[in-house]
Amino acid sequence: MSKNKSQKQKPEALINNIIARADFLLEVVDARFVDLARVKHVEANIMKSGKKFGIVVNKIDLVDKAFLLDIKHYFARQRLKDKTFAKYFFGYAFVSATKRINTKSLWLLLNKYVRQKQAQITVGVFGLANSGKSSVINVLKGKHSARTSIQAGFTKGVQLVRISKRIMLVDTPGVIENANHSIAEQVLTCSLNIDKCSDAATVCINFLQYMLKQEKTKHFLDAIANHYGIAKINNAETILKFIAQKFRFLAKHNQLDLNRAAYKLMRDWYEGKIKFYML
Ligand SMILES: Nc1nc2c(ncn2[C@@H]2O[C@H](COP(=O)(O)OP(=O)(O)OP(=O)(O)O)[C@@H](O)[C@H]2O)c(=O)[nH]1
Ligand SMILES: [Mg+2]
Repeated sequence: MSKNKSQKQKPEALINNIIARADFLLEVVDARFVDLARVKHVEANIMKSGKKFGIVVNKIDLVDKAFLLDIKHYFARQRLKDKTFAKYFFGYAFVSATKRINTKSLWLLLNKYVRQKQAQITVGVFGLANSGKSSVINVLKGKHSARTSIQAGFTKGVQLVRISKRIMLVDTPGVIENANHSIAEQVLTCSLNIDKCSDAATVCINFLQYMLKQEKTKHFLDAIANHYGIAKINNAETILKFIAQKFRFLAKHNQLDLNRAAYKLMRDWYEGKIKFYML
């Protein structure tokens, strides 16, 4: 699969091509929102093809240790309630790729699979933009061979990386989308490219309203109040105003620059500075 050829393919065709070529698939998800981060239609295609996949729960440095147990229970529940999932889900590894925490578990997962096979295997790595695919591959490779970036969708072409005599990895571009995700969910999963966002305030207000609406996401507001040292407010626009005031973000005629506040809030969330996680 040449780089140019793969660049012309549509995301759906590209991931299906990778599923067809790979012997085993690794899905990289952010530990802060594992269930929302899973690209379930791709998982379904993998299972349909009769192949197995593992899940790399990445960025564990951004959650409390006790929360990892909740994630373990979540996977156990999934296995119990979904027989197909139980059949094709090979296992998980909890890691922080950039902080190099628990990276041994990644090797354990891959080697467990390799041990069951005789020949060389190709492992397809996929996941939402910004989940840390390239960082995970760098860990496995042991040096910076796959480029990483905070910008969602940074890895453009398909990259092949050999990580051992018997394992070849395929890094996919960050173009996989969860078709069911709203704009707010794309911000929540850090997969929307906010650098290309022309109206950051509108997008962020939409995101904050979504977070305010649900019981399990509501305490994101506490995390924001804590992080910025502002009062806890249940109004999206007022939150942005408070942040703009706090950082003296001013636009023309001394108006508060809500776009800049929105961009800062989203960037801080993407970078893991705002402490919040959910299942
Ligand atoms: N805190 C933390 N940040 C991480 C970790 N792994 C990756 N990141 C950060 O997440 C951002 C995205 O990482 P990448 O490895 O480029 O993610 P990707 O999935 O390859 O992204 P695309 O190629 O855009 O799809 C970067 O800013 C990384 O530094 C981690 O374990 N902990
Ligand atoms: Mg990448």
